[in-house]
Amino acid sequence: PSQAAKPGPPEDPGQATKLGQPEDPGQPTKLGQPPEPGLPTEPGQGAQPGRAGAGSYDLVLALGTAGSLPAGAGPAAEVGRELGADRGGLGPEGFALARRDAVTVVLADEPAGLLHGLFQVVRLGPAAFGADRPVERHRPALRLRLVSHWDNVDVHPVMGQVERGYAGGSIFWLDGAPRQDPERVRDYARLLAACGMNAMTVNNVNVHGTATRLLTDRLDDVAAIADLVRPYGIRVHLSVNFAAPVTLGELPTADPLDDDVRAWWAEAAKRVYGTIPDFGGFMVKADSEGQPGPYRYGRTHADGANMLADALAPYGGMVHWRAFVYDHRQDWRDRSTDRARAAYDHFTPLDGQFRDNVIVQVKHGPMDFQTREPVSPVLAAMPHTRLALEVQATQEYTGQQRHVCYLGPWWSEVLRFAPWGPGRPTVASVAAGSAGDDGAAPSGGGGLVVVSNVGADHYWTGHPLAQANLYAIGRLGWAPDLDPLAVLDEWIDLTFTPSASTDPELLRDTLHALLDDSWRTYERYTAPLGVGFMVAPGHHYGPDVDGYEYSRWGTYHFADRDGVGVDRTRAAGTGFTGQYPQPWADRYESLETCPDELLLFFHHVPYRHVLHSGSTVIQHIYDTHFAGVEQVAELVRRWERIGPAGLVDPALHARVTDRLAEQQRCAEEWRDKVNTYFLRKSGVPDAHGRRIY
Ligand code: GCW
Repeated sequence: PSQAAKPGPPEDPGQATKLGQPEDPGQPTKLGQPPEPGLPTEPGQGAQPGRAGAGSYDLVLALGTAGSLPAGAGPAAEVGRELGADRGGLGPEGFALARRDAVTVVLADEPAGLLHGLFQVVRLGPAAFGADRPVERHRPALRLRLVSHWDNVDVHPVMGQVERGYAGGSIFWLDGAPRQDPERVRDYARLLAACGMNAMTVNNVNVHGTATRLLTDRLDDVAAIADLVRPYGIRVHLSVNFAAPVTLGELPTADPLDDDVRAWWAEAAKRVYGTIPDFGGFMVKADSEGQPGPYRYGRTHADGANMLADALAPYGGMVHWRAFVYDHRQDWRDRSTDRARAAYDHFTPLDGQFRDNVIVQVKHGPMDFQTREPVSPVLAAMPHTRLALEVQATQEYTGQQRHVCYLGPWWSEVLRFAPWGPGRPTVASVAAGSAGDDGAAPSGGGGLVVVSNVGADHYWTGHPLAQANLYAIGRLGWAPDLDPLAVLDEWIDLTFTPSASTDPELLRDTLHALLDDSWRTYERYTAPLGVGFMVAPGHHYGPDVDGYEYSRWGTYHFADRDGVGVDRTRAAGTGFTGQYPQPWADRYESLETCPDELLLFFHHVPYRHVLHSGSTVIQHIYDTHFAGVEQVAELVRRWERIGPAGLVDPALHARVTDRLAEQQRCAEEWRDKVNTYFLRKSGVPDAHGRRIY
């Protein structure tokens, strides 16, 4: 369905009578375009006075019980009756949707449910107003779906305004102060709600300078953001510095068991809730990459997290405590230290010790948001802890929003991964808290955390097509079983508005050609077979095969003249495979069963080792690097072809064209550097005699 043909609100508010709706959230912001002037964004704007009665409206959005609907509400009342006792089962964000007697009905128990119901109607487009539909109940699989902004308040000398941000500055902060662009923040909240999110942090997990004071004298800045996003069902959380009592010069220690420290945090929480009554909670990066934490005082992560949890508990606040803890001062010669092991080694002994309002936030892979990693074993190893899955929409390691890289398929794989084997609970059920005996305690789970890819850029995400990632992760958090390519279709329909005279199917086919396989394409021309990194140090863009090979960060590939890869087996390596439950512990351990795409993550093998695919490791490296570049060239051609057809806005077309040119240049650089490196190391020529630089 094309956006242009959509009936009903908000395009034609005159036809719609809204019953019992507390506020009109307006149209979800179109991702592909800057916010349009004139669309209703303020509560009440665009709504018509009630005119209940058959034939006078075709959409009803109603809050409350069936009994409270006006007698003339006809179909809505009927749908309400049918839901009957089940209505309580919709939850705070759920809704029911049906179409009866040519009226589309959305019912919810809470305003947020109605909002999500409206967005579902918009997503359905004409289909929401066609044939009758039986009653469908919708509610999010994961309760908490939080967007984490790595936005600095002050401009950081190395990281800039947004750490790992590739979409311009922060939409919240500018050089130490609020950016003062409330319209943008409001549009953003609406955008997030339309994607399915319900929470966000407004500052970087590395908390420095002014950001520390968001908790104290700069709290009003946070409250102003909370006011703007609240109507869209988005709660604000804050990243805090564990050493804040010391950093702010108020106490000599930040020891979590010290009474003054506990009182300081209790007071801080009280102040926050006095100002922002629906505040979500704190996010903490502690004892990680130089950030302060409880280890400094000989305390555990549970001591640290619980101290903050106790401060927040009276108000229902949560602590997101990140599990990204590892030794960042390693020596490549020391084969006993393995960064992949670290989160498990630090956190699993603490399972069961965290308060109920602590969520341990686990990166999806054991290393660091690489293009390919196995699922983190921590997600299957803390059955008595609420665990959140953390993914990275900002494309730090996946092309930095200069390369097309649709991550929906990757996240879908992670969410559907079954750590205990087929037919058993998945990562999604761990994050949902429904994994039962096999996984997270059934206490609601910890949900999903997404590192944001959004900034002050005109297109929100720098690369206009990177918007698809934000949309996809929101939808997957709501419904992890969705097909990521179907989600892409939703995004295309909501984003692009081809005019009647153009060919919407050509646009759709082109966007699918660019996006569907783009993650695997990126993988082909970058680090091979799950070994990761090989990026330029510091900014992490572009190839540098040995850039991190002798550094302290623990990110090695161990290539030498004989072979490549990290031996993480129990038999001869770091023993990391033993952190998995069966069947994966054995499957990853054995060369016979380890999946090709993760081979070099788990094993060090000779260059002539034969993969399941039949190719040797070295030939696979050559072949995929040549193929990846050819695929990018094809993307460039596909995109060029739709330019003259006027299917997308010329400025957007030009922006994507520029980015694709850079992707092609960079892919060629990757191909040449990786192929040359391995040709030199291995001495094995390309079987096809292609030119290797
Ligand atoms: O991948 C690394 C990034 C850091 C980031 C860190 C983290 C916010 O390079 O920039 O710091 O992860 O997740 O804490």
